[in-house]
Amino acid sequence: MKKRTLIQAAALAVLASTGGLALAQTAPFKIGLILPMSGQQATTGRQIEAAVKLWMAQNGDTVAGRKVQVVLKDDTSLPDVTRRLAQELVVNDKVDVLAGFGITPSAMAVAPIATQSKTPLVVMAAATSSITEASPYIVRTSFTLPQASVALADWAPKNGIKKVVSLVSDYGPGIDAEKFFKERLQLNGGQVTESLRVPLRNPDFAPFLQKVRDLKPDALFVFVPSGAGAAVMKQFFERGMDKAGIKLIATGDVTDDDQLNDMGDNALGVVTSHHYSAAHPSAANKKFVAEFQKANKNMRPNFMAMGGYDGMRVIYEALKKTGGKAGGDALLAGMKGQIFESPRGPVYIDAQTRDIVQNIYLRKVEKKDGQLWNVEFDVIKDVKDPGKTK
Ligand code: VNL
Repeated sequence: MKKRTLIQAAALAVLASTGGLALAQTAPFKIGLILPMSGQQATTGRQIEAAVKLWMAQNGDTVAGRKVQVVLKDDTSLPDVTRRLAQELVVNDKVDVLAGFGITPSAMAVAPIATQSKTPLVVMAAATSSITEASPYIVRTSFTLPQASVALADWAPKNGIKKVVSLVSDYGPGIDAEKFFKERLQLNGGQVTESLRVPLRNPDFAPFLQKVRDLKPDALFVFVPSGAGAAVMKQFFERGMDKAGIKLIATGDVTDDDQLNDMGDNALGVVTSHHYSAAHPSAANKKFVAEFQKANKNMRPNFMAMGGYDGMRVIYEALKKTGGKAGGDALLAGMKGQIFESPRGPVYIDAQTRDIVQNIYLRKVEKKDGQLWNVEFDVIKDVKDPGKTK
């Protein structure tokens, strides 16, 4: 009894003499991961969670002497819930980083918390241009809709598509897609003759598609968020839009790798633009896809998984740079300006905007070995977000 007390006293003395530094260094480094694990955007949560786990399985759970701990919370993609969870994670769990964010309203809801608490916030999914301007602590590893849309508006008129109707989900990323596609198409001598917006929650595409049929454009340009693409595709082809001479073009959110294989042969030939395809033919991507599928009952990674995977890399590398010390400003500085070879291709985190600069690929749905893939056929290199005002 007496002996034990002495040892405890000695241990306490050591701790006191190191000024608590040893304690701080060995306390876990906490990542508060907020994702939609249920509800309409659940596939996004499932993909990102799987990618975060894969990153940690491949790279270990200790960085610069710190044990990394992920605290996962389900915000059901409701921004009020996201805000409450972020508050709890910062105040109670004392997380060092906030990460995830399936949709734009969730990321926006948490931006003031990141600013006030000086907590770096890594957006792994949401893709409205202005998100990174909502807090100086936000860093993004997904993409922006202006990045994807401008590339498609450059491709279309060179390929016989001049008159276009757009159909987008009626919120941040959809409005970005609509605006940037339209302006760029006009610049290229084409025209968006009608801009249609469909509600984000429980969308019914039927009345909109009927309208498009009547308008008879060369093509319909679509953005809907990950998870909603299969429903649009199904109705587009069921209504015989293609037979009426209307092509479908879209951002890659629509031919989402999470759903593509179930879309059927109708999807063959659909051209999209995006930053990631599971078919990207690099060694790094082949390894990523194979190991992701192996760990997840053959589930194919989509662009959301890619954002989660690279988001983890950005956090790990920042922690390495600070030598294991947390502290929002040091970590944030370690995130800015990172350059690396991602499975999607070469990327960097622009130190000024904290947004990702990356290649945008033009892809066509093709069948290979009995499966549907977004096969890349052209690339626009090092695309900065065209939506940034500064
Ligand atoms: C957003 C953008 C969400 C693109 C998405 O899927 C997407 C967003 C959930 O910013 O809300 O594919």
